[in-house]
Amino acid sequence: MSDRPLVLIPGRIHLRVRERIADRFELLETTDATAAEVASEQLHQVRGAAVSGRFPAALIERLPKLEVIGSFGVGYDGVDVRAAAARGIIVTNTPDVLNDEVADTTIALLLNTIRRFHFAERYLRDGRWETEGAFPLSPLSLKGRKVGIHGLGRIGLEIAQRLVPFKVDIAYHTRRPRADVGFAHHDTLVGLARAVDILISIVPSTPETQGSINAEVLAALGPNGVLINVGRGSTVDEPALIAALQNGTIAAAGLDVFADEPRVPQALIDLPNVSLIPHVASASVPTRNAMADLVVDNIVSWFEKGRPLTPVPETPYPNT
Ligand code: A2R
Repeated sequence: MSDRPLVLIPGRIHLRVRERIADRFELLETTDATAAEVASEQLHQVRGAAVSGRFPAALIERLPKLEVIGSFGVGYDGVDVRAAAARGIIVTNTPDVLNDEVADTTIALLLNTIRRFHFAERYLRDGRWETEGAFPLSPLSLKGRKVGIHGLGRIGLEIAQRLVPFKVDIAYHTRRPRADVGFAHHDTLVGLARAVDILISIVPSTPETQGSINAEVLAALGPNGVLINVGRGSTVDEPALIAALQNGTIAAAGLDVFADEPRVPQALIDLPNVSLIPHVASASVPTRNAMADLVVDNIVSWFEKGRPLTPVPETPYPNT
């Protein structure tokens, strides 16, 4: 057996992660996070892992020598970090390298939602411009709007900074106000929703944020309101959102993330006042390559230098 550490990849991952892991380490691949097809003796040799998606406690339990889990993406809610932390296993994510891409996508999704360019393009492609005349005016506009950002972290701040030249008022809700920004802070999400007419959500999926954009928040956003979600689908009470969009409680929504991906409720797809994209906020080749490199660089740094590059807060390094 080689003295190179054995690294597990449970399920699908960006090809560059797979290639770079195979170059540096012994690679063990399984079809999914159950690793059901692999004998325990082999799992007992696993010292590292790279994952895009789920890494449950049941898998961690089967890996007694596991030291590090490199998770693809900035959100790592698929990894059971509590189980990892209890065993002293470091979990890393891929922060910062995707901030610009996600913020750019957010602005595009916001404008698309408000001005309905996806429907306008379909109108042109269907030949209707020539036969029926100009595309109908969009009832909504970004002009004179108040924008609230739910989550002003690494990505939220990039979104806010991109919005400044659009001449909109900007406010935000986080648990703790940031000392380094001049935007108005709101202590509660419903308070922020009441104060603005566009709400952009870019918070992680946690028990606290689960379903936090609920019927009350949507009602507070109001009939001219627009919801943009580029964080996690679990943050939104999806049935409440569908009802709010159907009955005019809010005006429109732009969604990159959904409660049960890749399944998107038909009721959402059928609505005329939504722009829906399939979780692609960071999905350009350059940005996904940078994310893939950071997954691998974390694992390499762990085994070569004894320290991770970007550990998540729940498994800090050094652990003091
Ligand atoms: O609450 P704070 O002060 O920790 O601010 C964080 C905020 N946040 C929340 N805001 C309100 N209620 C909560 N329960 C809550 N939990 C967290 O979300 C902070 O302003 C922001 C998270 O920022 P970062 O940790 O820098 O994350 P980043 O890189 O901006 O990505 C955000 C999320 C990822 O976790 C993925 O789920 C998604 O975007 O792609």
